[in-house]
Amino acid sequence: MSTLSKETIQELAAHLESAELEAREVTKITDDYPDMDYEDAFDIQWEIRRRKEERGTRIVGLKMGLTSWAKMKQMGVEKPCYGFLADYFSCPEGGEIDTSGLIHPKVEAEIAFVTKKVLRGPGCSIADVMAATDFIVPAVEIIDSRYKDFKFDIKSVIADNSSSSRFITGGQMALPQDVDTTTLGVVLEKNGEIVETAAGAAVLGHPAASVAMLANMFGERGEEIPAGTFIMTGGVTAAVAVEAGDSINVRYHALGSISARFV
Ligand code: OOG
Ligand code: MG
Repeated sequence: MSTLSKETIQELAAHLESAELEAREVTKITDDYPDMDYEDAFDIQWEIRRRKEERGTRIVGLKMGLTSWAKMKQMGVEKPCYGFLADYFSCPEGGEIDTSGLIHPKVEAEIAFVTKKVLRGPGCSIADVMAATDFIVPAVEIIDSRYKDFKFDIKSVIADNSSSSRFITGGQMALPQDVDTTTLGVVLEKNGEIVETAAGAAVLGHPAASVAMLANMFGERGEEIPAGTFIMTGGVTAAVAVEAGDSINVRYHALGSISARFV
């Protein structure tokens, strides 16, 4: 059930997308549209995606968010969300990330899956995800909510493409049968100091459960996840604020590390 008109969905998508492109803070949209529902929120996100694709931007992956208790507690939102990844979000491993195009970036350590078969909900399970996984690869997400002070509720954040902004992949890939992602230890360092640690099970008990949930959420809209999709499963720890001058390094048990410098 949606409550907003098609025109309002389009206006809000344009509003949030320009805030993203211009790195400009806005107030959360539920302040002005308190009655908007989940379908409205996802309609706005899908409209932002459509706008980007229409201009020739490629969609290079998907992400789940708010899948660990650490993240839910940090943001005060106890429900997972998803978003899409645009081509220009992708940043090189070990490289520089330009903060001038960002508002108030935060770093998240994540475990990503790349699929080799289509995933379709409802009823998608961890086993379905494992059978459809080509490989698992470390990832770091740089989120950047367009909302003032990084404060939002679940509907506002979904409309804002779940704060998606930049991401990095690196380290070593692994076959799904060769790695237990639940005990995969992750160590997040900022400027040479350990700031967060966790294991993969922090993400919904099993990172593959996050991919299954994504397939099931897509299923609610009649969408499927195509084969060959890169999917980030959500931060395993709370997100860490960064600014120009900071460096981060994330180590993944037996899967190498990812680093970046913010300039
Ligand atoms: C929403 C996006 C969360 C994650 O990995 O949990 C997210 C936010 O916290 O701004 O990407
Ligand atoms: Mg994330």
